[in-house]
Amino acid sequence: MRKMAAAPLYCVCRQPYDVSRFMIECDICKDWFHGSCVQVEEHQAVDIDVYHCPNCHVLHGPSLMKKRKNWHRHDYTEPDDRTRPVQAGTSVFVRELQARSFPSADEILVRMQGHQVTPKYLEKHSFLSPIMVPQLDGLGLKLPPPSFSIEDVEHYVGGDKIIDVIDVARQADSKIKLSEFVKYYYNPNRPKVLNVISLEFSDTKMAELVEVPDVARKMSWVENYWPDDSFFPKPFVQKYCLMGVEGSYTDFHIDFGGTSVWYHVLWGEKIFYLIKPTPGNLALYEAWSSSPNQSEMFFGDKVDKCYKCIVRQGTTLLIPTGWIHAVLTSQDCMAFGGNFLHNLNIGMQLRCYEMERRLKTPDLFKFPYFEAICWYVAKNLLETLKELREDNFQPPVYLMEGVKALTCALKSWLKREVEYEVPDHIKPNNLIKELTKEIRHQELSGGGSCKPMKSQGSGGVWSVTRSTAERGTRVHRMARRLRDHGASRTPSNLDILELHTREVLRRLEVAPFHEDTTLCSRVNGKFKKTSASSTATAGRGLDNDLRLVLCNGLMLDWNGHGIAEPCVTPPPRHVPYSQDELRPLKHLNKNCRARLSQQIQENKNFMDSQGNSSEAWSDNPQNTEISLLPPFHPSKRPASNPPPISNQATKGKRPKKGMATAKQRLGKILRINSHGRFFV
Ligand SMILES: O=C(O)CCC(=O)C(=O)O
Ligand SMILES: [Fe+2]
Ligand SMILES: [Zn+2]
Ligand SMILES: [Zn+2]
Repeated sequence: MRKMAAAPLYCVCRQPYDVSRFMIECDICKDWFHGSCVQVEEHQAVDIDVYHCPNCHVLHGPSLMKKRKNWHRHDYTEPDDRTRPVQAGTSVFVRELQARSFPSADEILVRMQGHQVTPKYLEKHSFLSPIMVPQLDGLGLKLPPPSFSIEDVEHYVGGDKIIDVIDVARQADSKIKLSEFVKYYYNPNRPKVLNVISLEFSDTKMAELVEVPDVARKMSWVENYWPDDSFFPKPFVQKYCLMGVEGSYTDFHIDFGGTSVWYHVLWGEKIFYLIKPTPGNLALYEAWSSSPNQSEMFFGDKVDKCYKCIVRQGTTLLIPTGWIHAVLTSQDCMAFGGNFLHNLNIGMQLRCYEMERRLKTPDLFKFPYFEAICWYVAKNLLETLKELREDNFQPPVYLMEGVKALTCALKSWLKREVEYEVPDHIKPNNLIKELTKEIRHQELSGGGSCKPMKSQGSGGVWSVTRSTAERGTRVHRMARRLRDHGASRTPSNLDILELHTREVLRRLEVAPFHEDTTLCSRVNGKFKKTSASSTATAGRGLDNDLRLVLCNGLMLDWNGHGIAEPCVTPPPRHVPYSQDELRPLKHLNKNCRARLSQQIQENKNFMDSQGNSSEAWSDNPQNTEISLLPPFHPSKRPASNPPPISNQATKGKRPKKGMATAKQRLGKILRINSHGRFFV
């Protein structure tokens, strides 16, 4: 047996490299140090120009800090020559945003009292506009009192919990101990603007203090359809605690998987900028999201109407599927929120999910096991449709439209050459066949021979239970309660919208778009996985990643101009690529080359902005194609620390909130690549 070489040791603690821990390199001795061992937080490292470790400090004095040269760029060391545009999140941006006027959300908001917001109401009236509930009563939302403080959060969640925090002026994400955030919060001279929006606390003591609004719980796919006996834990997206200081800004995004979301402001204030998910707006959003200079363009300016919605203390806001929104924290604020998928806008949810896939959104920002839950839902809805048919009841239009969209999506996922998530006990082709049969039956009967189905309220379609036996009784009980309700068969606009979206996108998109295989893969044993790429080799990652950059960055440009010629036609996915196969890059048209080098530059900037020198990895001009490789040093690690060990039990289950910027998507590429090189 070959003897393993001893792993190199680092830091004052002389430990081997641990990918989950943030490290910083000493510019004198060149050793690497854990941030936690030398009291440097990840978000602080970017402010250090020349780092001196505790040992070198003695002889060489303290570290040298970067000098601020501007207030409007993510990189505050760029010279302030006033030629470069203002970037989102900077203090100049926030000041300008506050001074602008917008159409009032009163034009689109539905104001309701808590007890009125029920599944039944939404089923009847649809859930297409944001709902504002000024008072807590009747929502079933339980919260700590408004005196609940940031310190109290620390008490219930634990100061050692590692949380994601956004450095707003850089729109960059890093990890920090909750206790450090609390210290920062109470510092009268906060050195920067930090925003916490991804603290999901279902597994902490704080969970007991919060009950989500009835309507969200009753409609939630996860609550209703995620099987109790699933090998995997339920996705945790129900309970987020948001803690942001005044001046925090989260740029335009759609919540992951097209989830609907509720927010309650416990104290302080947030301002939401809301944009309707019309097909045109969604197409514009997709183009903007894939633009490399997205942060320099205020998306609100690209659309017809961007509504301003002030959410004051004690107010709850419910945002439906697909609404594009940005959020300004206008006063120090604690808010609670939660996300849920549901039956009312299935088509739109799927459209948002497909958009995330096209945008190569990292898994960390996506709804966990979105496709798996769609299979679970499909199986349940099939039973519902069957039983309604047997009882001679006509399903509501929204449900039939949803089932059609779902069936279409499931079919397309099966056809795809990439991995897919089908829970073990589901026979996908069978399920699709049966769903198609039910849809056809509905279309043929035109609903004519059936009784229209009554809106079902809280015992309704979304709460069909998990076991078939139980489901039977539940549906029958429900059917007996049904009364004529006039669920008409007016044709839905979903297909028309879908066509329109495709058309708009087609007009924008010229370069062929190819899904990447490996990035979509999820490591789990429970789901069936079919993947042409399941035998991926370490070297192979490079090729895929490169291809992805091309697809991601080059798909569209913001001005609506696609790239004039197809850039690279990737070889078939199942063939591992060799270096030679990358040669087509040499024949890229000028636009493509320029764009590629722009992407590479973005990549480098990103590495640099994360405190990782990019020099080591792409200076050789002959290596343009392979310059996406990270350097061979442990600390030249990707964008942000992978989840800490303490989070491993739930890894992948708690999407980070907010949007993945183009840079974060590139960060993901680097992460995958680095795993390919180092850890596979
Ligand atoms: O409060 C914020 O900054 C962002 C809120 C939001 O939209 C989200 O968490 O998805
Ligand atoms: Fe959001
Ligand atoms: Zn250490
Ligand atoms: Zn040193």
